[in-house]
Amino acid sequence: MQCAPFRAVFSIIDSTLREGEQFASAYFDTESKIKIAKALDRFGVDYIELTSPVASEQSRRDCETICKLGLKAKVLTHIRCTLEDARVAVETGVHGVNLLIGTSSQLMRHSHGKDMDYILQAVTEVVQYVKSKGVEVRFSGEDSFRSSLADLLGVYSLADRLGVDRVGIADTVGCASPRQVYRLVSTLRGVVGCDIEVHLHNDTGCAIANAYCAIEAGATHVDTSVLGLGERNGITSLGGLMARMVVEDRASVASRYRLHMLKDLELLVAEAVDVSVPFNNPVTGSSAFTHKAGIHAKAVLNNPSTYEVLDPADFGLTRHVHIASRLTGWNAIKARALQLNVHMTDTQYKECTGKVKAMADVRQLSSNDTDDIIRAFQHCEQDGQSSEHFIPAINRKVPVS
Ligand code: HCA
Ligand code: CU
Repeated sequence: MQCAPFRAVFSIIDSTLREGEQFASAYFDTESKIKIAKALDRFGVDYIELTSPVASEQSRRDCETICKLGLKAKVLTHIRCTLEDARVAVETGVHGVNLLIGTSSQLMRHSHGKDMDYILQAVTEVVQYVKSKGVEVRFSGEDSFRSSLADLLGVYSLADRLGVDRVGIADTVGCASPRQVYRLVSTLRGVVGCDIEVHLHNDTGCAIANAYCAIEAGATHVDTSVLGLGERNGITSLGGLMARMVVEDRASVASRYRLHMLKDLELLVAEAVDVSVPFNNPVTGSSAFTHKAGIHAKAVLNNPSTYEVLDPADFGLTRHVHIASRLTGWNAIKARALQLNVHMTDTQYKECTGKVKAMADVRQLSSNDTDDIIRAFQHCEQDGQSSEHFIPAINRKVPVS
């Protein structure tokens, strides 16, 4: 069945410098915040969200500094829905503020202790204040998926009537399934006229799928962070969202975002928070474009689209055909042999493949081992030695790569 693509119309609010700062090992000094903000801007994210200026004196100064960088991306800060926070936020020079207050019974009872009437009053006052300062404003109900739907729709339609630029749905605890996200965004789409932002945690591994379903249902803005960094195990990752949306609408996504920069951006942030890029990360994981089984390798060598839904070249990356294993096939061995300038008959390539497989049954091979076997096999053939007496050149110790 062919998937029907849709036009991917969405904006990215990257929250590496807000949600990402809540990641366990994150510590961003001013210099690294500036570097990351500039890199995100060059990548092309539409918004950069910063930690609340009320969090600390340095957070406030950093917010001002980043606002003055003259980035193309709009700079937002994320604050509690109070006049005190809003006053400090608008003074920093941000383009917009993202307001938040818990709307689930858990958070109303155990976090801020306020009821719905208080929330409606706070939203009215704070939205009116921020708008009077000519600053963009979004209102979000924290823990939206565990909030009463009636409460949620009530507060969002109030915010819409007050003229917010966006309302936000937050899956704060990462409990939502793609279908629930689709349903809530569709319902909200029918209730408010303003834009809809989504913020989706990854506790059950659904953050990218949830973002995708939100866009399908009419969400206009998606919160991301580089590598998905955030509280606990984080939110929708920028790279994962890019991968998903490139599959849907390559032309539009590749024209809006500098996909070639993704790897360097991830390395920059990974280093800043002292983690490595996961081996199975979308796009940039070490094996994301590695093909191993003989059947896969053969087809990919004929036409990469057989087993690749993303083109590594779109991200400035290259594919790798892994030949050093018992799963390899003779087409892959032949392709590698030709790269090594080893020319033989197809029968010989097939025999040589048999040698590689036999050796891979004995121990794990490296690419160098396999190259050695191919070369040694050719010499053996040239010298007219029977392959019965073939002794692979890998008896010496070679590090397994
Ligand atoms: C937080 C809460 C938040 C806010 C999301 C939003 C969440 O950690 O401060 O404002 O949309 O996950 O609910 O990140
Ligand atoms: Cu969050």
